[in-house]
Amino acid sequence: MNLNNKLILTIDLDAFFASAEELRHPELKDKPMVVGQELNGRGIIVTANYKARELGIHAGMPLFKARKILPNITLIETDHEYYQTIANEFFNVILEFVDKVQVASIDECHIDATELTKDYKPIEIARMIQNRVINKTGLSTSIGISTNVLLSKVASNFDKPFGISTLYVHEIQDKLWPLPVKEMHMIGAKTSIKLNEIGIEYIGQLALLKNDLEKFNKAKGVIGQNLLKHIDAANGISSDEIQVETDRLRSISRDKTFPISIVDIESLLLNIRELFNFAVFRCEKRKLAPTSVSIALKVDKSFSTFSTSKILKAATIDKNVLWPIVVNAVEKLFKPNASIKFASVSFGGLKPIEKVYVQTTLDGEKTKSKSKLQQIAEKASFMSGIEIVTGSTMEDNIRYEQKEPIMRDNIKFKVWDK
Ligand code: DCP
Ligand code: CA
Repeated sequence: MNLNNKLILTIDLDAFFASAEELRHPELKDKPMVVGQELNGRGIIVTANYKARELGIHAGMPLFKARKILPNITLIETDHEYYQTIANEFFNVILEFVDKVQVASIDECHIDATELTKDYKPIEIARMIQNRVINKTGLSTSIGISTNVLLSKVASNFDKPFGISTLYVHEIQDKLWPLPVKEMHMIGAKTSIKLNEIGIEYIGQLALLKNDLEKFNKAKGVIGQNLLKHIDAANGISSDEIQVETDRLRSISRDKTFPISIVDIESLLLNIRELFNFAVFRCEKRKLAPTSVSIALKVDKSFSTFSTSKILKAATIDKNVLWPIVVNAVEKLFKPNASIKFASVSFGGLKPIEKVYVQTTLDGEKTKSKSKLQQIAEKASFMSGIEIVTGSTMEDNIRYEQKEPIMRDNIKFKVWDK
């Protein structure tokens, strides 16, 4: 690999919705199964597990056709909220390896892994990621390796499922050009058919179009102004910059170094509540709401930093949702007998506030007996002048769509020395 080149990986989950269903229904693992929605006997398959694919059943096929192949094929109804939660777990595993992830779709991302090439070969990096994802989430991935986003994406489809493939620039002629144009990123099915009609069937023909003015002009009639971009793409020219959504990039945080180390969780929570309030205040002022919450603590004696992040299923600025997440995180990080020197609260993945969902109910909150921690949290809340709203009072807060953000398990836990 040219040393000036970056190492870009595309990581794609295999048969995602079906694999996610197999996680919670392991008994389906060895059977042909499809995910989709059926209404009055009609429906389209959204994805099929690999057992079903072996029988020729695939995404986009009407259910009745799949049933002709296998009359009693298992159909699972789609559950997007669940898939998003599982996808977030996946992205968080990837974030253990790199700081930035370009989320390309619900089950696919691009990363710049150049930094890791100091210690590992590209194939070793991909294998490590693949193993980590499957061990941590139970999900199988396929990984494409290259020097830019487009080529790594194409490569990620070469050897599914659980494959790792390269598509470096010097491999383009052998591996990319023989593929049909419909395999080209951003060329849709309809455009491919039109290109086929004017005699452009393979990516290689698209790549060399500048040598044939007549065909070039015809292709321009089909694709329009973007033709040059597509020709570049067919020649493997694409960005090697990982694009993180700008609002995902931004974070708002507040931290504090304590003049006297804190040894009890009650005082710690009181201090963290202040940091939390300030961070929420700044979010509100900028009309932004977080999709992730991170807490970091530094311990006095060892100078170690403990941090944990949680990704929310939906952005929210509702303190009644965010504060319990913070409390939960602090509870996980805090160790008895530890003296805490520093704490920070950070909100990431900020979204414009008008797109935010506000939680409307906290079912069962009133009937549940309160844990000691919850009591402390409420005390902290009271002392900082913020009321914890529970039960029916929450109903008054319906502002947008009724949707309950999901709290994830601890997904990132880093320890490092100062
Ligand atoms: N999906 C969808 N509608 C589409 C395409 C996909 O709802 N038109 C969903 C179902 C897929 C998920 O998105 O499980 C990911 O899409 P992929 O194209 O990556 O397909 P799979 O992950 O299912 O299969 P593969 O193993 O080929 O990646
Ligand atoms: Ca996929």
